[in-house]
Amino acid sequence: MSTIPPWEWVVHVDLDSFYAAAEQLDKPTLRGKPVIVGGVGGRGVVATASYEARRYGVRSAMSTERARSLCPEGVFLPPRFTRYKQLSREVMAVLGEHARNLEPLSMDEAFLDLESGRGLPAAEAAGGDPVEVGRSIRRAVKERTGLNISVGVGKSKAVAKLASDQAKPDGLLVVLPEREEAFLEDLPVERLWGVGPVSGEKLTRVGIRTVGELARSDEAALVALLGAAAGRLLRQLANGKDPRKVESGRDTKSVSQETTFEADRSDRAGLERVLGQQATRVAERLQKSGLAGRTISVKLRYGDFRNLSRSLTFPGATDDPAEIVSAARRLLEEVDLSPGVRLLGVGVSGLGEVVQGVLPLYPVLEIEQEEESQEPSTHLAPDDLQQGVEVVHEVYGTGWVERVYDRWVDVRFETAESGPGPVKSFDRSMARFRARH
Ligand code: DCP
Ligand code: MG
Repeated sequence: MSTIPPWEWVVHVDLDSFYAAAEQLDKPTLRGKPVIVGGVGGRGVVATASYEARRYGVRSAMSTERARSLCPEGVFLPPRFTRYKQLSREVMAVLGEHARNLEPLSMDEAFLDLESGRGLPAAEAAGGDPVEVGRSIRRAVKERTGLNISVGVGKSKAVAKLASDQAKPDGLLVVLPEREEAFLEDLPVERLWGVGPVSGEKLTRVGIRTVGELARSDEAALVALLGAAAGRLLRQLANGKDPRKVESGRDTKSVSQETTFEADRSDRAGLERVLGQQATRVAERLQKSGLAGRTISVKLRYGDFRNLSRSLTFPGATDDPAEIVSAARRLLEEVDLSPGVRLLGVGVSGLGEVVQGVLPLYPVLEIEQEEESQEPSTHLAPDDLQQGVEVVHEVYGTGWVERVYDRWVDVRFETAESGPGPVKSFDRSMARFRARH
């Protein structure tokens, strides 16, 4: 039995090497192997690497070219956002059973306010004990998705986030208030949530390397170095004082604007103008409410009521009309308007307050696509058979493209449920495969 007081805790969870773990889940042959997910083309960037690949020094945001030279035996795969989104939804559902107040930061990461879990069966079964809740979340995520999630618990968001980072991979760490100072003391200052590479470097230049040193530094000097908002906030965080509450953003999830046309339209220039006006209005509304968002989406309904949405996630939150307009335009560029558009709209989600001077967490853009309507399954063209793509064969069932060379394609027939499976080679131009997702 633990003697830790229940309920008043902040929990931070983060899936381990998310995209790579999802690939290893669906492709059992890759389990235990170095897997790198990202842009596989000439100028591609690594989105993430499995822990096996990290041993070779491969990291997020590194060029794929460099990753290939560090880890030639690695398996390089393009991302499958639709699948990651589906897994993310399952994980968020588990989290929602442990707390009502849940703040997702990205597809694989969230804060939970344990207090808000009172009355929920899973949280009550754990008695609100942070160790038991952490175990319960980890067990349920593993059972329901097959993924490993690391959990950190503390009295504040900053400490909870540092704790989950420290617990990685596949761990749980609860930082008790009396152990907080010792826990923070020697951590490198870049690990603190909100310290990006630039602030990190500035701090190092003035001799502040650890969170402990930051905590004892002179506030006026820090403000001069990093600006008022960031300087004060970071010093507070280093002292274990985090004013930020877990905010589910339940009240406002997104700000959007849409228009239904009287007759279907396919005039690109005209639709672009409409989109520009909508995006500007959305930006104005964000600014009025003091909000900013990371994800810009364009939504479309064709004359035959097929829906389509495209979204793009920025490294940091924005409320800038020019940025929102240009992102929306970029998304529309890739959309076929010829069937005739009945409804067009722009939305901004992933909302939060703008924190000035604090650098974005992710240096890389994620582009996601979602086709909402069910399209009849058709055969994949030879060019669609790229490495990592999931395919279904009439006779052999579900598998994934392991290798493409000359006229040939090697498909490994296995799924998360089947365990490791055999590989078969096909002539690309003759093979008949359907897409899985
Ligand atoms: N991601 C990305 N580009 C980055 C960083 C991350 O596309 N520069 C994507 C891929 C990651 C996912 O976001 O799988 C989650 O990011 P994390 O920072 O949580 O990294 P991982 O989950 O991959 O690894 P871990 O959390 O174990 O360190
Ligand atoms: Mg993660």
